[in-house]
Amino acid sequence: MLALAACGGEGSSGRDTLVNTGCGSDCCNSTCCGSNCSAQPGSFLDPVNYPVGNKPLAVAVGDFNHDGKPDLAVVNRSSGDISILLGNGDGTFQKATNYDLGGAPSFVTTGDFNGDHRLDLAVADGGGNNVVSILVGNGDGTFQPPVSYTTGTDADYVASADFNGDGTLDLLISAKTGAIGILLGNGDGTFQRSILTSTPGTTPFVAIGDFNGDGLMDLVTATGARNGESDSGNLIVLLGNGDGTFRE
Ligand SMILES: [Ca+2]
Ligand SMILES: [Ca+2]
Ligand SMILES: [Ca+2]
Repeated sequence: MLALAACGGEGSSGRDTLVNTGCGSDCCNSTCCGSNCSAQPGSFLDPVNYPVGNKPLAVAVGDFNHDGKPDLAVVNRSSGDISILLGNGDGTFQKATNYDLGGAPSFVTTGDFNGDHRLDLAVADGGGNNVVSILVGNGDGTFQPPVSYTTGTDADYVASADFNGDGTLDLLISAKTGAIGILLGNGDGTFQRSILTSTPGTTPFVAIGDFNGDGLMDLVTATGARNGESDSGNLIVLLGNGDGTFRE
């Protein structure tokens, strides 16, 4: 089970469903509890479940069919596919359409990688396959078959930004080992060879921003506590050099 908000997390039932934001019958928050959870200011209605693939791990939101209503893209690690759920604009979603990816997808992000003003998808494979896959969007909610790029490291996480300032989106992939790879975009939906940076980070999650005001995208990651270590840790800021490389 994948939950999008406060009550839930990966559930114990093993069900493969996408859960809408909400306060379920088995949890409470500051304003509601169980069946009393309805129409409370600041709270959510009961969850609505949507079947997707097996072991959904991550969700991206975007308007994939250009109808002005947000849609969902969900990567499913065990079934090795991606589920697209088109939004109805009222908080409900249509039945998922699944696209086979293979491997063990672990994270997904969306952006227009080929400049046709239609959202595309980038999927990281955290299963040791060392690839990121691009699915070019057709603008009607469907996608072209995935094209994979070698990342040079495990790819647990993927994000996109323009790291070299050429106006086209590039990809950042990162691993639990702290390894980071930048794949510069060519602007036509294809990407160049991965540029690797090693960090002391112990989480694949990386935030992107221009932290020193030079107009170039920088990174921040973190050292969480490893097993057996104390709970201390550090943030690691990596300043961008504007060519896909970074410096501490
Ligand atoms: Ca839509
Ligand atoms: Ca596109
Ligand atoms: Ca770029």
